[in-house]
Amino acid sequence: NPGLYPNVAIIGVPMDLGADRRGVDMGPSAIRCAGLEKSLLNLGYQLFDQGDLVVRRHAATASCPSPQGVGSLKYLDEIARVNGELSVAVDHAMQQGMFPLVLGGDHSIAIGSLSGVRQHHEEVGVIWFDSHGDVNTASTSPSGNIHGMSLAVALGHGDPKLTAIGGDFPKVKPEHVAIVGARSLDPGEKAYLKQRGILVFTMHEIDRLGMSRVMEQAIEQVSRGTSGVHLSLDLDGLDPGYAPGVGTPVPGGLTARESFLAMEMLSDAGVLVSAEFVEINPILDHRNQTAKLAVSLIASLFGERIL
Ligand code: 6HN
Ligand code: MN
Ligand code: MN
Ligand code: MN
Repeated sequence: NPGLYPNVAIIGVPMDLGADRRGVDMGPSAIRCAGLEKSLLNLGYQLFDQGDLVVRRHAATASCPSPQGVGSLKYLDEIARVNGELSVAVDHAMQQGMFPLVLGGDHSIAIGSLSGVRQHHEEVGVIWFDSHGDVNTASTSPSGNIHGMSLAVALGHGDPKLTAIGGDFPKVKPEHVAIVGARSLDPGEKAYLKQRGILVFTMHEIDRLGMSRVMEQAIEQVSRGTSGVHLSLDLDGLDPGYAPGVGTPVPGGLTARESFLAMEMLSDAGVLVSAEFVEINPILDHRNQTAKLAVSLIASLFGERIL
């Protein structure tokens, strides 16, 4: 049963300039190799794989390990350029009535995804599934890595080269966001989130309430006053025991079962209009296990059930 959106556009973004460690640029290949196409075809979807966007690496950044970028916004220009293209690709997919499924790549690509979705939904809800908050700005970031800033950019805070992609206005409002799985927040991020009253379900709330109540509340929050919800799923939201192949693993994370439940509940809510799966690093993975897990999570999100 294809549900609300029978046609799915797959958009790969082999980006790793937003992170310090190389390897997440191979994420889109790893997810395809883990059987994404077959799994969605089995569920009755029509797939339109757009291939991968081109991420330019000059000789220096192509070496491995890659040299540290410089400044408080490393590789800003290329990240801005690619996100501009991603915004257009997501916009076009939605224009054609397709559900955009974006494969990362580091989490800086949420900037382009959300900008694209915003062209079709004036009020966008966001479930940010992540061990991190990704709400740093150049002044609070401990690393200068843009993948730790993408949610702040979508909320309208960051370098104009990023916040102006797809139009010079915030793409998302703070009251339409719910972060799920947080357990590693920088001091500036804590202040940012508190100041704006953003709903954050840290591991503490997940342990106390259980994933079922957490997702009920998260979905309720991001659906209220919005016309569609985007899922931005960073695989490091899961515990590294389940998802070892990620760029920045953080212990004490979500189990596979909690994560599947979250996907099923989101799918059942019928509010989803787009999704991205990011931060898979095949170099650190074991026999593509993290990409396979991503494909299973995607299948649950797209309606696969046990019975
Ligand atoms: N991610 N908060 C750290 C930073 O450098 O800003 C880590 C960010 C990780 C980002 O996993 O998408
Ligand atoms: Mn992230
Ligand atoms: Mn993360
Ligand atoms: Mn509202």
